[in-house]
Amino acid sequence: MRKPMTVLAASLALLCLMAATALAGTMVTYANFPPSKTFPCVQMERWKTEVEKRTGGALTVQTFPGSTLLGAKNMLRGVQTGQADIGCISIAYYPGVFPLMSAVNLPVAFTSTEAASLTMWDLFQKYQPEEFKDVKVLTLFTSAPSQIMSKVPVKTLADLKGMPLRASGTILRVLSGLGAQGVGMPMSETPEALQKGVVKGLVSSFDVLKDFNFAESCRHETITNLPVYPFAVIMNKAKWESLPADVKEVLDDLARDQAQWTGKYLDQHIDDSLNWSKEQYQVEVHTLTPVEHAELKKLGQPLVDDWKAECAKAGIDAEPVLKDLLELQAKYES
Ligand code: 3IO
Repeated sequence: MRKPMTVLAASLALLCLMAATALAGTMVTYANFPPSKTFPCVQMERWKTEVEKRTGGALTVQTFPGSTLLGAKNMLRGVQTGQADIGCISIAYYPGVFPLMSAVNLPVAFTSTEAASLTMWDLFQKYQPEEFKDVKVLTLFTSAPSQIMSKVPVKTLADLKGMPLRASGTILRVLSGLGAQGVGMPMSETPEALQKGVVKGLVSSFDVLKDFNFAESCRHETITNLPVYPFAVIMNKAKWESLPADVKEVLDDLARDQAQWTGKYLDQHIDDSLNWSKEQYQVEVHTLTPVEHAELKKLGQPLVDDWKAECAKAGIDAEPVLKDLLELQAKYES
């Protein structure tokens, strides 16, 4: 007679404890647009693990990869309105919305993702841009330098004439300068566009060869070292303000470390992904001549002028931002 009662009492006590823990802690939702294997989601899971560890469970994070809570284009609005507490946005998908931080999408030829991500973080810290005033920025990072991945070989720039390629942001302008047909869409829509033949390839970083299995259809890779895509992880402002001070401190302390971790992870993963693609699908890597690289560089210059004009419209003095960007790049890439 006594045993079942003890079990019952113990179960009740355990239930109460669980309920108390849930009440004492805060749970937040974190939305992401690409599939779980991709680097924006890998960094999301790392952030969740670190946060839960560093807060001792006072903050728990429920992650939603693959556009299951918010998609690429409604991510910003969704976080602002609280449909998700946290969201990961690709800045290139929001033309004109983030004039200052779009500097990181300029053709300055980053060679390292770690350097690009740290540069982005430091620029943000220094300028505290207005464009993020409605949200709390939890971390920032970039993709790796962008390359062409295509179904047909791009051995010279002339091969690009008329070719429809998926891209976003500043790279679309470079493509049009090259006589290619840039097609703007989020990464999450690219698998279908490639499959349907709407595009013959894409311009992004090599991680996607493996993580989206694009190596299977895009057997030709051309090294162009075009701009990186900047990303921001943002939190609903009211939610941020509701957090206890010690939890806020943990998140603030983690921000730069997370940017660096993500950059390092991606730099490494780019190599893994390309090697995997060579073994799995015998993809071919094409390189351009120095003359062609000079032409790519020349095509980038009008983008800088466009960006300066965009900044001027938003009341931002672009010159010091660009100067700091180049100085930070030199510092982190040395
Ligand atoms: C990217 C975006 C989502 C998932 C993996 C990715 N690897 C590189 C990018 C950058 C990019 O092309 C974009 O659209 O943000």
